[in-house]
Amino acid sequence: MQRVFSGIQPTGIPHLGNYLGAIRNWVTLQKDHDCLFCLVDMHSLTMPWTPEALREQTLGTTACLLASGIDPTRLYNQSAVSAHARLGWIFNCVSRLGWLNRMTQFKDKAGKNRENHSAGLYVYPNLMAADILAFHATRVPVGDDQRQHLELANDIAQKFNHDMGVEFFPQIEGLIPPNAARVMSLRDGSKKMSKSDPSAQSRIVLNDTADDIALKIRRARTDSEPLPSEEAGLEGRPEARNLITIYAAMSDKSMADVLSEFGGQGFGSFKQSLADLLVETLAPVANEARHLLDDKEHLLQVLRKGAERARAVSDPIVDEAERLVGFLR
Ligand code: AQP
Repeated sequence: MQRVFSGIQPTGIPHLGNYLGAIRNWVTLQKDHDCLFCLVDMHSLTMPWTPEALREQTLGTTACLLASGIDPTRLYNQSAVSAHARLGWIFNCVSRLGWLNRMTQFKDKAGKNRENHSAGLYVYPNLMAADILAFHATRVPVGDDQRQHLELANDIAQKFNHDMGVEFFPQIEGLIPPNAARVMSLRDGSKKMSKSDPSAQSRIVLNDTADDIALKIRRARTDSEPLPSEEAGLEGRPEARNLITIYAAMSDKSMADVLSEFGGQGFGSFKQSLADLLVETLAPVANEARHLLDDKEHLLQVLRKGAERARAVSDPIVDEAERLVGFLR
């Protein structure tokens, strides 16, 4: 059975992009794969944080993932499993500065003020490679934004194997969904939907109420043209494309089918149908997540048990990686 690893940063409440780009696929994959799903709290320190918010968001994200249907036995938080940090350090010493300099996510997140960002943000992709390879996972379901980091992880695995003269780390394959691999902001169709966007109106989150969802969709930015009947008509209309993409992904229909249904209409009735569709799927998730958050001790227990299982898989692999690089025990 193929081993699957994927993670999510507890930097806020998961949003529709996380749901369609990652979580929904995790729920499907866990049926016939050996899956590990991780709240990557160590990655969350790469941008400014407060301890109180991190604790709260880690539990909040756990509740959302469980409410979305993730199997509790497969879920844990990264910092509770030392294999991540141990292998992350080795990979810091395998990865090359030239490789990291090419990472577009660092450039996007650091922006113009890069001198002021943490070293952690820069080496984030090395830790992500360690997250996956500490389990010898070969399949990684992620959104499109992580494609470059997966390529880097394969470069690191290959260099480690070459330098140590072994075939130890496997090559990994990204499982990037064909639909909605990149959900865009509701306020700006050229920016991806993100937990760290200062505007709460830019994203639908997994604890929004039905009213919140309807309001955010009603307020979503659009243009003044009616919807086209064919995909070519979405050219140069990123906001319209984004809403159609979301509708298609949520309804498991093709873009062409959605456009043939709504083409020629204004945004008003389409937005109503989209809001209904989102509420139908996401409002029950939000209700269940709220319910789960009433028992924080239970959520902590889930993470502790998941970490135990994750340690049992990753410790022998990282022990062997350490032996290969020459560490004595
Ligand atoms: N907009 C998106 N569309 C599709 N997939 C997305 N993912 C994130 N945003 C979108 C996928 O969700 C998984 C978890 O992402 P993450 O939380 O670890 O980190 P991120 O990609 O940095 O997400 P955010 O929301 O932008 O977080 P912040 O603002 O904290 O940096 C990944 O598989 C990702 O591809």
